[in-house]
Amino acid sequence: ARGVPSNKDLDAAAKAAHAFWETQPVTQFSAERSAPELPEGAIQPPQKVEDVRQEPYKLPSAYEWCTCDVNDAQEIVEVYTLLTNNYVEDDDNMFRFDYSKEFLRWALKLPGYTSQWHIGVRAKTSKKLVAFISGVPARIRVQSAVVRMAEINFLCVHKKLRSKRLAPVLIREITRRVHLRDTWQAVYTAGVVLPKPLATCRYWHRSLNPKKLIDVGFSRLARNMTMARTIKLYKLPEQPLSPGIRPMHPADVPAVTALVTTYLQQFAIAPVLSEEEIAHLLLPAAGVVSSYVIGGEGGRVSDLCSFYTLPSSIIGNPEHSTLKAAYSFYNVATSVPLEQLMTDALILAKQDDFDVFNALDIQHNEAFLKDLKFGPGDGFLHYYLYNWRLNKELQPRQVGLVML
Ligand code: NHW
Repeated sequence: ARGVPSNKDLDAAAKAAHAFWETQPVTQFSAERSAPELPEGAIQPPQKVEDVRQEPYKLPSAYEWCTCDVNDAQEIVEVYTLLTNNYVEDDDNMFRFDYSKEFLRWALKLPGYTSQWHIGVRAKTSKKLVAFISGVPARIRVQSAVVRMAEINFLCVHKKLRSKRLAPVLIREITRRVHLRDTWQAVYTAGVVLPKPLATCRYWHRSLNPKKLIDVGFSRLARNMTMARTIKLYKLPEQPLSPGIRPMHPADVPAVTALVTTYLQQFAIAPVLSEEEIAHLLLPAAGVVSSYVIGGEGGRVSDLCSFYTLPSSIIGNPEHSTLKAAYSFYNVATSVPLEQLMTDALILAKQDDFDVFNALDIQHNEAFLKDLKFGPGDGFLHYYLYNWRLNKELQPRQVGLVML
């Protein structure tokens, strides 16, 4: 199945020259550059905030910086429009991520956010928004260190301005603005290989609406299979299997925070989430995030499953314009088997008319992917840290963090 950017040959990528990334405090591919005997942790020590460069980096003369106010009805439409037309496509340019306005607001307005980290580039004369990069604050635990970081996402340069080295300017500028807030590390994910992945994870896809997925070229009819048999293969029960599973409510926030906190302790990299962050990230929001729990309201919550809504535009298909995809988020099973909880997630996503349920092979996902009829995609997702060295690459199952 397709739908997400795919892995370029890792070895070839490792040999590629990286005029920009070679200048940055990130783990490098070549052994001389990333000496394994160096200690794990910050690559460069923090500066003093007073010493951080005060002026924005220089853009080509036809462009200017702006901060995007995502609370503003018009500015969020500008960010949405830039991304919906120019953001990530799969290798065959059949699908492009179509993050909704509501989703972007949610993802960018995490507790403690600052619009200083929602950075746009406009054409000076037309004022048209032509590029964007964002950061939100997070506490990320890497092994035993809890580090204040920026989560960087939604880097996008208009298609007409590609390959002009604008991306490095955007990255330098957000780095400067993150430094101004006394934050010296960042985490980000990408489908492309850069120096140097901390972990390389794979997307798996579970068909919910196999006919549409085949019609639009997201998946193919397997050999020896008819459409009717394929539809039967992916058929799910109408109702969830776990009695009492219900949408998460505000009263569940403390119990869910406790559940998620304990769960995330087992991974080598995971976010540290406050009650406020859990409320923001997990309380159900239509068209953005869905979360279900098992347990008495306001009391103990034993299980949680959640997924977020990220449709893709289907490029140039006369019949279907969007693929409605659910992405696995945080799932914790203690009173029912994980496989049953995830079957319920599939059933609930199907009830909500999703076409496909996607999950990475991170967390404990490997345990259920095959049995629940997920198929491996061609898409890989590489995890990166800025200014933090780890001496050993992590296995996907050691990754607890989900980036949007
Ligand atoms: S990954 C999604 C990125 N966006 C897209 O793929 C959308 C479609 N593509 C584009 O808009 C999730 C453009 O192709 C982009 C590159 C803008 C991607 N990450 O301007 P040039 C994120 O948002 C390097 C990092 O000529 P372009 C995470 C590339 O390797 N670097 O290219 C973002 C080369 O450097 P090199 C990337 O095609 C994390 C240089 O850019 C990259 O016109 C950002 C070429 O620039 C990527 N995804 O524009 C880092 N793609 O050294 C945050 C390409 O190899 C770091 N490049 O020569 C932390 C900052 C904060 C630190 C705080 C302490």
